[in-house]
Amino acid sequence: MVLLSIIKKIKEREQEVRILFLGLDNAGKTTVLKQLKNEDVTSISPTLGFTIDSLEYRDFNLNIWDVGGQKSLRPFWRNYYEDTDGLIFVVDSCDRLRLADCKAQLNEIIVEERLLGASLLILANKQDMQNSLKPDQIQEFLQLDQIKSHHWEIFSCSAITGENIIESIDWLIDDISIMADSGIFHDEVEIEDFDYEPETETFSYPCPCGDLFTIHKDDLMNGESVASCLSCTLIVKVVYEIEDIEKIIHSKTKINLMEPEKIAV
Ligand SMILES: Nc1nc2c(ncn2[C@@H]2O[C@H](COP(=O)(O)OP(=O)(O)OP(=O)(O)O)[C@@H](O)[C@H]2O)c(=O)[nH]1
Ligand SMILES: [Mg+2]
Repeated sequence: MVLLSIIKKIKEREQEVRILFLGLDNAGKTTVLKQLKNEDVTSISPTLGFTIDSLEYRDFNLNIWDVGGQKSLRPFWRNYYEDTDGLIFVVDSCDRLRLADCKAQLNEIIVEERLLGASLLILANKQDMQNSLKPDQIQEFLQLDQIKSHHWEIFSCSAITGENIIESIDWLIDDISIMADSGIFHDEVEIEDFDYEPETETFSYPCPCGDLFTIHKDDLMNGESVASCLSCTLIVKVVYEIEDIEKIIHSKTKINLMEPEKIAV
């Protein structure tokens, strides 16, 4: 926690914000970036690797990483996750055939531990095209409502006309600021410190808001390590080893079963 607060202070002083663009090839990532920089958007080539841009925006210095989305490049996305404050996931709203691909990529990204504190902006791009899916359709298809690990928002936009680009980036910057100011970035809690409820197979830990952080046993078994509060937006990282889960469940269940006996004595 000490380290986190030092990092927070340094960041506040410098107002440095690191933003990462991800999404399938042809989604419009580079075009969004060009539009943001007020540059020509008519002659853009696929990104064959990555580019880094620095942009003064409001009171912030945005370091923007634009990474190519072609299939062969996606395994390298993970090289850019470190220290990301804001993740912009761009979707081609006309590309119905690859929406499932989009969903799979997004689902892989949001469980990445190094991205857990990042605000997530989803752009339903290419809204200037008549056949584009609307943001609520994309939201439903991508099952965005199930994302509990990140603050997220979806915006419709067109990188060609510029519609909603500034508004969406403003949301992202505001959300990043709120996260930094409130310090709601997750704490780390050992699994042993959680309670276990055998009936629901759920681990729980008290949240400062008065409710509980919870995580289901199956999620832990699948490698998920974020326990979300049932009432507020706080999250904690659960520190554990998968191979210890059954042992811990066993010991906690045993303790629960022993409690009445103790009282009887
Ligand atoms: N009609 C329309 N076309 C767009 C829009 N945004 C991007 N495009 C077009 O989509 C194509 C791909 O845009 P890019 O910005 O290169 O896409 P990218 O996501 O950076 O692609 P990679 O670098 O390969 O990952 C280009 O031909 C753009 O002109 C938009 O909002 N509307
Ligand atoms: Mg590009």
